[in-house]
Amino acid sequence: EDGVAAWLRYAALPESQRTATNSPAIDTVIVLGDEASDASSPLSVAGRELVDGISKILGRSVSLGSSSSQHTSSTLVVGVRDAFTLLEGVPSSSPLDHTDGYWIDPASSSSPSRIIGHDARGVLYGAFAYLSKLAQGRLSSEAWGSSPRAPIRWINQWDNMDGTIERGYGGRSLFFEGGAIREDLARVKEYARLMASVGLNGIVINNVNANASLLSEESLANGVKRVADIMRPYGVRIGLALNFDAPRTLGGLETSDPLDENVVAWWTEKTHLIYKYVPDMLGYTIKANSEGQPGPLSYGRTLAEGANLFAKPLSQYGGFVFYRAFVYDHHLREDNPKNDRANAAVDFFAHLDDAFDDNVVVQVKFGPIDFQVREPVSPLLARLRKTKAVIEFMVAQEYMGQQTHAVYLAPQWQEVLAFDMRVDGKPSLVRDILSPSGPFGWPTTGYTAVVNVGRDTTWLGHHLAMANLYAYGRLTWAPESDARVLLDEWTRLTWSTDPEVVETLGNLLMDTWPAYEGHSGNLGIQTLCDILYTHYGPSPASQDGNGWGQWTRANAKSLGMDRTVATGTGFAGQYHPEVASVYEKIETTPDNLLLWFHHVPYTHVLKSGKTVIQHFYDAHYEGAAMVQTFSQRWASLRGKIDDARWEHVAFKLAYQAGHALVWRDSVCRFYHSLSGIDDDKKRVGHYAHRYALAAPSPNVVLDGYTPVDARLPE
Ligand code: BDP
Repeated sequence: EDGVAAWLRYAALPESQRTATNSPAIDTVIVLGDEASDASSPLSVAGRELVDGISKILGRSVSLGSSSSQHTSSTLVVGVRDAFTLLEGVPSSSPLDHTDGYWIDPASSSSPSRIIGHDARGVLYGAFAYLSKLAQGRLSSEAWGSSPRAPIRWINQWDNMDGTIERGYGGRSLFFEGGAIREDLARVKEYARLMASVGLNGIVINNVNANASLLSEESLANGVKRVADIMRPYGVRIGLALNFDAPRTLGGLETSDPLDENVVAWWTEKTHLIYKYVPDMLGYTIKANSEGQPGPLSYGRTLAEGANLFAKPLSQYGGFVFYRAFVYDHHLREDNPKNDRANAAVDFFAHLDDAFDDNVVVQVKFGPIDFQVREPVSPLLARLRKTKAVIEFMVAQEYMGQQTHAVYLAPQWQEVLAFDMRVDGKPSLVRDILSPSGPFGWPTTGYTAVVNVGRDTTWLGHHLAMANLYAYGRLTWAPESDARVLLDEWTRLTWSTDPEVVETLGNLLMDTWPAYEGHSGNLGIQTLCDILYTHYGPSPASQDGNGWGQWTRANAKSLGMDRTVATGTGFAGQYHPEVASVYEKIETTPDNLLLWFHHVPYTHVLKSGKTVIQHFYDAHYEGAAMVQTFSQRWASLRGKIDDARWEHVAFKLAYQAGHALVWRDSVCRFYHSLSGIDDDKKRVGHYAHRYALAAPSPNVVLDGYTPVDARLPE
């Protein structure tokens, strides 16, 4: 196996795991309604997927029946709720009352099985839910249903038109090559299928650092339209990232000022053109005044004036502007103790709450900086009330080992989503804020994530990274889900239903984020990778002394950012009072965010009783030691899963084991020499068991190494 089928392999369910209830004797799938025969309708996709899936999982022949076929206990009847004459057995208030919802009623001995959708997309989601349970051997005779908590369940791809992907680690773009949309879009269709199977319904196909030439009529007519047409049957709509400066660079205007009437006319006309080719375009994502990109502030206009420029022409088509809150100056001056990049989002956006048009949605990264291994939740998510927001996660592991490391991120997202922002002193979990039924009642809210799959058969560059995409999709649908439960589902579908595989891989992957945090940046100091560009590998020295504002303010005696209101940058005060007061004081700040909020001596004693510096040493050794166990645990799965994927992962885990040691030693050595404080356990700087593998040159003096003859026997 090469990974392309991901969690939709539909592997045959082992005989030993089949029971009368989990493998019903379906031989015919009947799709109700006229649209069923229209290949571009989610209804017909659902029908085909069910026939294919059931026959592969149960190894029996299944066919598509016509609507006049007889309904028996071996038929599965599928359709939108209005297509059923009787909705017998469906509770009076059910997920079927909500957009995208479904209800599934597995067969009894006398009646057919049913998959009922609120709408055509709901039917497709129901079909995938049914197949997922069937493939896991977990279908029961009990009826169940579900509908999503949030309407916006999106992906951002950072694909460039030349075929590269910014921060992409899974090969070249599925969408672009050589400045245009690719001829062969077969993988785009597979991507839409994977997305639909976990409930995702939208995708922005190009980089937020956008190339304006995507908007030429040629590119829209012959490229963008084809992508939209291929993804639509899977209930996936597309959006585009726009370059704010396109009126100047593409349109030849003198300015891109959002209040200039020629600029307004240019975007209005562009919007008409875009909708001519993609009438159900979801809308636009805008990155402006960020990392050197121009934006409304460049013209002395507000961010709201910038966003509304796009919102107006979009409103007649029901489209949205996703305006990114990632606005900050990357030439920040470090010598001013009040300067803090973390403050930027609230500083730039909170006072504009009344100024955005109705169809603007502010897109907020989950933490105030940038997808670090540990960050507090962005306070902006609780500071907009009238203006809607979506949260932005990152499935691509930009700061988390870039898919050379296995790091399961859902536990981090789960913590973010369960965080209580205490808006007006009332319970306000992030996952509730991101739902229409939440405290702000935003009708259009939800999720997006930077995913960056590529043409590799692994999609993301590492088979195990696909657990993140799976869990992300499932969390957008049901954000209260448990990361481990989602992981086990993914394992059964992707690897094997063998309980030993599920247990071993589940335990392994649950250890990955804590291990990565252990050997990278601890106590909220941030990831400590190279900050200037690559964002890969340890580089604690690169954190300070640059304009990017991801500072640690480490010196010989102390470290951490003082973000308190009393003596620091004031960031802690951006939260609602109950949360702000927790972070304002060292005593109440949780250890894992101590250095995010406070500047303390290396000798400061944590709640755990350890000093900060000893915690660094211990966490790094423990984290790296944990990573050493991964290969061995993976080895125990040899033969229980296919060899090709086993070997691919084994190779990656061996690399990860080595790189974890590089991380450990580089971070520990850095703080050891900066602080001059020795490790209680005499590991850092004391390398009794190190061996030199090559004869040193006469100019090198080995200190603390034992030379050995490392030549291989003849
Ligand atoms: C940073 C990435 C950069 C992106 C930027 C963004 O390093 O490549 O362009 O985020 O989100 O994390 O716009």
